[in-house]
Amino acid sequence: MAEHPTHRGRIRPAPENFLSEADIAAVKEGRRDFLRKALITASAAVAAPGLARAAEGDPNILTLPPWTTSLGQAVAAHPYGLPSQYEKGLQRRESPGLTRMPQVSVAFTPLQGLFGIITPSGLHFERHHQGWSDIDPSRHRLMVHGTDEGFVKQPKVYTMDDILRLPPVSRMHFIECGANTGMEWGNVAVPTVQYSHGMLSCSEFTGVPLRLLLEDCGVDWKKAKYVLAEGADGSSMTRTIPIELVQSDEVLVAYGQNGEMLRPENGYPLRLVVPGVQGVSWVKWLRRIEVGDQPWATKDEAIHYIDLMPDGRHRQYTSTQECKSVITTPSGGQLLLDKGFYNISGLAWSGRGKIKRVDVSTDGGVNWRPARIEGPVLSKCLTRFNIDWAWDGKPAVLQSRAVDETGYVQPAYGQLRAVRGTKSIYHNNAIQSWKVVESGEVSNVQVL
Ligand SMILES: Nc1nc2c(c(=O)[nH]1)N[C@H]1C(S)=C(S)[C@@H](COP(=O)(O)O)O[C@H]1N2
Ligand SMILES: [Mo]
Repeated sequence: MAEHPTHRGRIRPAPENFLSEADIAAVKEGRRDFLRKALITASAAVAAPGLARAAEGDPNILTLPPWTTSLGQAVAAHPYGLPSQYEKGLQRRESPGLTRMPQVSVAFTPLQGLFGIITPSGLHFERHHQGWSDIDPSRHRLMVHGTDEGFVKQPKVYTMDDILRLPPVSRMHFIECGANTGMEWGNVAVPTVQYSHGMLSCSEFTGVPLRLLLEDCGVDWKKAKYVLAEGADGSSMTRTIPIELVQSDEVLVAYGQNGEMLRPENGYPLRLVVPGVQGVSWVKWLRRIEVGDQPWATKDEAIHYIDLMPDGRHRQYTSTQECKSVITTPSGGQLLLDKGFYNISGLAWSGRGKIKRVDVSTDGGVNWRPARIEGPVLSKCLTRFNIDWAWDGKPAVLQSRAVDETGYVQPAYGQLRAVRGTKSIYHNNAIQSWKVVESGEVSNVQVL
């Protein structure tokens, strides 16, 4: 795998404490008092507002930087705001060599650099089976109909204007591709959390419950057992959704993502949101909903997204994403600059509801401590956890283990493989381990 230098993320205690390469070299050469000095300088800057450390020369001399002594930029210099130029390393990335065509590929979310639970829309992972298009919303249509006449009284074709008139709801949910962490089934395959867990994002979605549209078409709830969702891209993406999920009001026909319209890569102008269910069912560029009474066994559910079990049989229609968690920092490819205090931070989620608890181990699963769960804790949504850690400079193995409100406990690799074998691609929710060695380097390892 080609190396991405920007993946060597440092541990970033706070945004104002970013270290230059020279600073890191100083620490590595053993000038270990560097961090302490930097902190003293930082607190001096806080004590005397407006003063900051000189960029060059004697670090103890404080001078006024140009941003204090000059006029800043005009408002609306960027009519649509952009991240700081110093944040360029934080990007969605494709795993080199994973697929032959960039249209039929994945770009992973840089989980190692994110805070809280919401994924900025520009960093939401992307998975396309046939590329993406920026669809003209005035030409987009959603058809709702039945397999035969009995299922809905009045089949309808909706324009975007029709859908935007209906009463909306907004809900925060994670979306995880069923293939997330799939490369790790057999052994360690990728260096960073971006590639091991980055087919995972979380947004506030706004849209209309699918139940409302079905009722508008006069659905017969007694006959309806399943719906089929179809996308408008060339992949003929079609998935069967059980009607109970629709009746529970959780399935949304969504147009909004984090307060604005969906991004084209994520299904603009319309996508299905199926909370707790694997990403493939969240059909993008949604153009058709069919109501029927049996699963359709489409290519995306009969031969793809199936699990090869140890007895040689295939499991189909696995849809719920089981409880899972991962430490996002410190994580693979990062470097601990010195002994001492670190905040271990990570994400936990469950397709079955809320996260109840997350335990963290720093010794490869021998001892566990409960992490602090940060609010809000929402159903089928990412949950942030944090825990204090004083690194003594010795080798360590960091792990997190989540428990959801059903009492389900995230399994170790040994436990998962005892049931599922090693031949799967999808639905790997095993405990992730990050090994820390004396030099401070963090890497991906597997602990059974
Ligand atoms: N129409 C359509 N919908 C689709 C796909 C697709 O290729 N075409 N990919 C699916 C898969 S496999 C996943 S994991 C999610 C990814 O959503 P995202 O690209 O918004 O992250 O969309 C799903 N919906
Ligand atoms: Mo997926």
